[in-house]
Amino acid sequence: MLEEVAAGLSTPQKELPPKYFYDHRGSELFEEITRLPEYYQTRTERAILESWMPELVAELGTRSLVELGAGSAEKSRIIISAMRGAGTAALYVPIDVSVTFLNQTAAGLRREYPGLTVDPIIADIAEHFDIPSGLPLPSLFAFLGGTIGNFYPPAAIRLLSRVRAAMRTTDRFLLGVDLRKDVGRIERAYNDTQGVTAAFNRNMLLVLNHELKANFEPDAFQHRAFYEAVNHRIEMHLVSTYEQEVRIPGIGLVGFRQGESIRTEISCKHDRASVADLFSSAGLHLEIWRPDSESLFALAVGRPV
Ligand code: SAH
Ligand code: AVI
Repeated sequence: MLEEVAAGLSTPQKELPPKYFYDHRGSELFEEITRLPEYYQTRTERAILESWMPELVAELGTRSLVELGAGSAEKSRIIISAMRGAGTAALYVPIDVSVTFLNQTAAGLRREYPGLTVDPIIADIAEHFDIPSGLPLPSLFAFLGGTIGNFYPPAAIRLLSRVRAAMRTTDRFLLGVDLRKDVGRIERAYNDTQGVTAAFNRNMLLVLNHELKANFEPDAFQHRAFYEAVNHRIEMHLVSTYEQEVRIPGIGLVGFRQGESIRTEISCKHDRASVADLFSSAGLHLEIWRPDSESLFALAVGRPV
């Protein structure tokens, strides 16, 4: 973490990876975001899953579900219930960096679905991570919530390629993506009136204070989120409200000019063609494209080429 933070804070545009949002408090704040009126993503994806998963899972005969960035597994329950409805539910493997949340989730699911094996994996999916071998066939690899958008395209392709390498002919990849649309609608989702997204953004500084004994003053940084149209993405920044120095043991003093920012997240928005390209770069073929009726969000199914 120290190395990553040192490297991220020494580039002209300071940048930290969004995985540092998700300590226990950050995961709670994200859950709060999913319930905000402005944040249409989660409820839209949930509606697509509810109407479609029983049919898809029955058709595929899915016996194991491997989920990247599972978080609270709220929406995973829809897929698991569909697997149970089809009589094929054998194994659920949630993968996440957020330790406390992952273990809580696993314990809850074991209670809810007796007979289902739940084998959580704590891993950074941006790095090399092991996908268990011998998964009951066929597997569905799911990456929901639009989290793929939080990775720069080369990293997204690396991640998908790694999963693709473990996929067998009958396995499928289920990807949730937030779609390109009216910019105002997207920007409002990242600038909610209750300030929950701002608190989520600033929480990263509290994580650095806690983990690295840094002395960031979160109130000295302002939340900023805007759409960057060239790359079709939201960028979230923390902007220093005045000139200041922050001490990070092991790194030293990090200076901020007034108005200088740390980019804390990108959230890339997609369309059918961009997902087909992403899949194709990772050795997957876009088999099914399922947007909601307003084309806010879409689920895509990929099969190994
Ligand atoms: N899938 C859930 C949660 C999305 S929030 C949903 O759709 O609502 C993003 C999740 O991805 C968080 O739980 C976070 O801890 C996890 N995450 C983010 N970056 C990660 C990384 N590099 N490796 C593993 N998990 C990561
Ligand atoms: C997890 N991820 C898909 C969210 C997003 O919309 O990019 C994280 C988030 N950032 C701000 N609000 C929500």
